[in-house]
Amino acid sequence: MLIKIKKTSDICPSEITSESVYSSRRSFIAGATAGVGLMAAGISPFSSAALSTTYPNLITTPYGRGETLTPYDDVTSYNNFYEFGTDKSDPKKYAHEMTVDPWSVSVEGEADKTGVFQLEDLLKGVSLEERIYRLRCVEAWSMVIPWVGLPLNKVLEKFKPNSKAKYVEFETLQRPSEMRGQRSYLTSLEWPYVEGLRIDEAMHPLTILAVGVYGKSMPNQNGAPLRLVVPWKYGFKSIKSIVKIKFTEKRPVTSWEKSGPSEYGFYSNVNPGVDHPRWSQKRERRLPNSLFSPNRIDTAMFNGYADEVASLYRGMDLRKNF
Ligand SMILES: Nc1nc2c(c(=O)[nH]1)N[C@H]1C(S)=C(S)[C@@H](COP(=O)(O)O)O[C@H]1N2
Ligand SMILES: [Mo]
Repeated sequence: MLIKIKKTSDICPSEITSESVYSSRRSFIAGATAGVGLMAAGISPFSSAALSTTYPNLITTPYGRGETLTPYDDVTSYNNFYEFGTDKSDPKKYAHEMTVDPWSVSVEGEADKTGVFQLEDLLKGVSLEERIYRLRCVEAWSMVIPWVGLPLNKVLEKFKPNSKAKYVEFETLQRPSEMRGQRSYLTSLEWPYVEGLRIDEAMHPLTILAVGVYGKSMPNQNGAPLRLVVPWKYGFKSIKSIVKIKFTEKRPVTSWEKSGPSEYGFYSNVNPGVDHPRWSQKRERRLPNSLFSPNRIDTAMFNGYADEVASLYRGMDLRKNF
């Protein structure tokens, strides 16, 4: 993605989290949970004590059958997670510094049921599935990843969104003491990282909340313990390490949109017909690849999920709504 180097004088005050905001966030997270309910397997797959937990009884789905999976080592060592640095190798090096247990999510806005929920409670009663999806980054590389997750709609429905809920906004953890990228002045992203979907996109059966990869708990660098995966959109929509879900009437302004409105739109549907202002989106580099085996393939409309999602955008000018 673009790395804009800022002069110190360019840093806006909103990029520097005040001590009070930071410490209230910490006590909110720390105070939110007490009794940890054990899952059916007798352990909590979301706890850091079970980092290599293998999820039992995953529901298999037909998605991605026949695709060659990107190896685990590539999935977990070539990452974008700017909270830990802008280099692809930074998240694996530094994301272990993030505490992911306990974890709670604040559900807010236009819904009948809102509040702060412990992760286990948020996911209670929903079966976990394996979903093999292509992930296409806006930077023109892609992977095939076997996620462990659950349809986002099954979680959102629990909160009974009302008729004003036109969008869903998501926020990533903001904890500079554990996220060194939030202490650095090298990116133009404001913290916390914010993303959003239209409510029908959020409710679409392809949209999942993921809690793992390769049948195991989510590595921190991939967005532990809970992240979004929206396979027909550029990767930056798939926000990691979520602490807030908010139903809104107004369209959220997302982090990348704020940072570069002419380059990163709200929709960000994968579209080989609409180039990024600075590079082509017609093709992509499928990982793993090398100099001698560049593995360049054509990019498909909606990342190959057009049959499922094209109807969401009927009548819209996708060049304007990029
Ligand atoms: N909070 C947060 N979420 C994020 C990002 C980020 O920097 N911060 N990067 C995004 C981008 S650009 C991509 S391509 C995917 C990468 O997910 P992966 O590292 O699990 O492959 O995460 C997305 N989610
Ligand atoms: Mo990305």
